[in-house]
Amino acid sequence: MLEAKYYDVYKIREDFPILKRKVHGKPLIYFDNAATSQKPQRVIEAIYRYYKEYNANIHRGVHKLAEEATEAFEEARDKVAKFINARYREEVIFVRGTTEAINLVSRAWGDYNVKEGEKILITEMEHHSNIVPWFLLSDRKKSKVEFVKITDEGLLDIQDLNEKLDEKVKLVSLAHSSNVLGTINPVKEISKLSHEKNALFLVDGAQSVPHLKVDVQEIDCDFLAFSGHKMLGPTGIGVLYAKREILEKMEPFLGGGDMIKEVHKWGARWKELPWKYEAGTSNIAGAIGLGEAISYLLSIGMDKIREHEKDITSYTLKRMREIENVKIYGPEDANKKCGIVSFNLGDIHPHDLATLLDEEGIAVRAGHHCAQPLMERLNIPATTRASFYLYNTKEEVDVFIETLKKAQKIFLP
Ligand code: C6P
Repeated sequence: MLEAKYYDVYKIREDFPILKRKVHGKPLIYFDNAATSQKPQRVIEAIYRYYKEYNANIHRGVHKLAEEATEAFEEARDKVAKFINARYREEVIFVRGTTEAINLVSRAWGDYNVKEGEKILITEMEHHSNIVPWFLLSDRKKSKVEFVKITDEGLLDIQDLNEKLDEKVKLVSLAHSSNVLGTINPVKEISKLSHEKNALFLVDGAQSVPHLKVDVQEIDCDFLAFSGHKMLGPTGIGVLYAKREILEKMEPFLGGGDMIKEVHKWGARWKELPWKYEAGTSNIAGAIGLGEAISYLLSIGMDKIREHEKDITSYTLKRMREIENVKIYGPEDANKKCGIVSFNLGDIHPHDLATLLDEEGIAVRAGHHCAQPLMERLNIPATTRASFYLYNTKEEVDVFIETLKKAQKIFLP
């Protein structure tokens, strides 16, 4: 057994029922955490309990079940607010996920604040969810989208950012951590640079919030978007954080039930924050599950999770250097990245490699990872990606490395 330095990873694994599964007769090795994470028993039970014991709609009923459901839903909001260190609970808006959060900003803020010829500054390492909403905005407003370059090491080119950050930029929007390269971007520094030019700053936290301590007040970001399903919570729930003064000025995104104070034939008035942005029946079970996931993460400690993942990542990078013909994309220093290793092995197609890994019970992702402009920058169609979380072990990495060596013998004799 290889030493796990920061906590008893084998004990943690016991909390995740799926990790006992076999795939093609082999123990499951789940290295597709950047796509979605597995769920601990506690989260599964919290969702089950809601449906079994107090399923009801929220904010509407006066009956006991409705009261209990409303309380649990709003308690989840408090947990999220504390987790990201928001100043006010009203700054936490429940949405379906990162994608919806960014679309909300593009519509409810962008449509009213970005004019023809003005710019949204993103980067070459963005996920499509932080590209396409800005293209749609530019179709509506005749605004522009500009991409900050990345260096050959896969880091953000800060000099290029400085050059492109002119008075036409209304918003700088970027991934805290790239879902392909793993690169952790210096968000505190970029926040300052953006504000100096009177631009707002949006952080796509899909790949950082689950793995690092993210403090919105410390970063001083105007918006933060993230997804529950990548941080041990269920799918269909995510968060848009935004500074209260910005949310107060913005218009609603969707209209309907629960977001209104009153509706008449002459028009309507909106509820106060945060409900102004939560039209329709929310994903109540999802929010409760996310709240439980946060409690679980905090019971281990985000600092320890980060250290464990750094350890696994640097061990993987070290062992991958044993293999000839491996090309790794992104920084090869675990301090500069989250637990994501994207690579190609000779000219083996990533889908063939992922299929071979699957036969050994190893789940990875192969493809463009919803980051096609980055693939174009790297001049490749696709990569294979291994991504880690708090329950992964070095033994699993060893099996992964042996399988890569096997693939090399089969495909590159
Ligand atoms: N990336 C991956 O395998 P949603 O789908 O809304 O929960 O998250 C979108 C998203 C936004 N930004 C970043 C940086 C992301 O990594 C993702 C999701 C997954 O890389 C699924 S494509």
